[in-house]
Amino acid sequence: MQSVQHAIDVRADAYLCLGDVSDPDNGGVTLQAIALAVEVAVRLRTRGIMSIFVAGNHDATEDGTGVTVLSPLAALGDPLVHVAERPRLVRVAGAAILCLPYAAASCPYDPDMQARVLLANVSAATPVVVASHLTVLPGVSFGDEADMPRGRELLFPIGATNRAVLRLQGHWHRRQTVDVGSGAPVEIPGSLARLVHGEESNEPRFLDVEVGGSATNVDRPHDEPPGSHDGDEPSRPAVRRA
Ligand SMILES: [Mn+2]
Repeated sequence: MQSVQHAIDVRADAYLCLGDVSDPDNGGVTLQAIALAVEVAVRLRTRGIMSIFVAGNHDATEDGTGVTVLSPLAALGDPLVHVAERPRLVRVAGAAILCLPYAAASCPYDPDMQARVLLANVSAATPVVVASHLTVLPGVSFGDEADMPRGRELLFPIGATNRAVLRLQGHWHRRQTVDVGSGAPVEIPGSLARLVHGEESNEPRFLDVEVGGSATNVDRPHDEPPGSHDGDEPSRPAVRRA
């Protein structure tokens, strides 16, 4: 909730959750995670802040339904609460957020093609932010997410998202900036919590980013004090437009 309070304090335009809220098959723990996600979305929307949740590989079911742990949020039908279980574009404060979620085997998509299709109708003057939870990115440094594999390999579309002023990617637990050779580097906020003992050196954080025109500042990572977390929480950059 520290990230939520920060988004409220700085009057963010949008709050992004980059996925992996919970595995769907953990009984009460899954339901607790869903309740927390609903609480986050409702708290933000009462302050007029849009929330965008991108499904991760841990959120997806593989029973052929296409349902994810985030589906209850989508059912709110709230114009300030957006859930990406399929690739989609969300517009906020003059920017376009290209959401590229993980997709279950029963409802696959081509990230490269969908990125190109969705961005084809975005004017050149509109800043594009990518919010992704794909599972393959050349050059990334692995953390303990490697100990909890789930799902398929889906390649982050570098070429198709080159026009983006900011590329955000969930999934990996360690905060890092990955230079991908062209365009904006891929910013990985890392996880909000230490999820296993092996992550004791991992500093949980979220990002506060300002997006303005062609200039993007990724600034002020906010470390959360150790021991203040409980449960499996996702990476959530708060996005502000300058
Ligand atoms: Mn993941």
